[in-house]
Amino acid sequence: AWTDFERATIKDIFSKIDYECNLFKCSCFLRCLIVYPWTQRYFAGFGNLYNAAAITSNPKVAAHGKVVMQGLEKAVKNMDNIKATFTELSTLHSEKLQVDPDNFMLLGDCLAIVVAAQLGKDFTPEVHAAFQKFLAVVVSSLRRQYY
Ligand code: ZNH
Repeated sequence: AWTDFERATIKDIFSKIDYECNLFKCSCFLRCLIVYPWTQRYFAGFGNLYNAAAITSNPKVAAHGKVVMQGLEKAVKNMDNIKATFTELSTLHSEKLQVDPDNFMLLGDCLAIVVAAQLGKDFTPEVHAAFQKFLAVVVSSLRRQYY
C-alpha cells in the first residue's frame, strides 16, 4: 500500500520526465550498459557505446531506453496493480528474452542516479525512499514469472 506522499512523489517524478529527452531515453540505459557491461549481452546490435556521442546519439539505445521508460510509466498509472500490469512483461523477460532478473535493479539504480541529478535539492531522503520503494515493487513484479 502507498501513502499519499509516496503516490504524489512518484507521480511528480514521472511528470518531470521528458520521454523525448535524451537524458532519460539514453542515459539511464546507457549507464547500465557501461557500468554493468554484462548487460550488453542482450543487446548485440547496439554498436559502439564508448564514445562521447553515444550518450545522445545512439539511436538504438535511445529507442530501447524509451521503451523501458514507457514500461515504467505504465506502472505509475497502475500503482495499485503493478504486479498484474507486468505479468506479461515478466513472462517475456523470463521465457523469451532470458534476461537474468538480477539486472532489473541495476537499471533501477541507474535511473535513481539520473532522477536524483535532475531533482537536485528536491531529492530528499523521503523522496529517495519513495522512489526506491517504487523501484522495488517494479523489480519484484518483473521477477514474478521467473521460476
Ligand atoms: Zn526490458 C524489452 C521493460 C529491464 C532486456 N523491456 C522490453 C520491453 C519493455 C521492457 C516494455 C518491450 C516489450 C515488448 O516489446 O513487448 N525492461 C523493462 C523495464 C525494465 C527492464 C520496465 C526495468 C526497470 N530489460 C531490462 C533489463 C534488461 C532488459 C535490465 C537487460 C539487461 N528488455 C530487454 C530486452 C528486450 C526488452 C533484450 C527486447 C528488446 C528487443 O526486442 O529489441
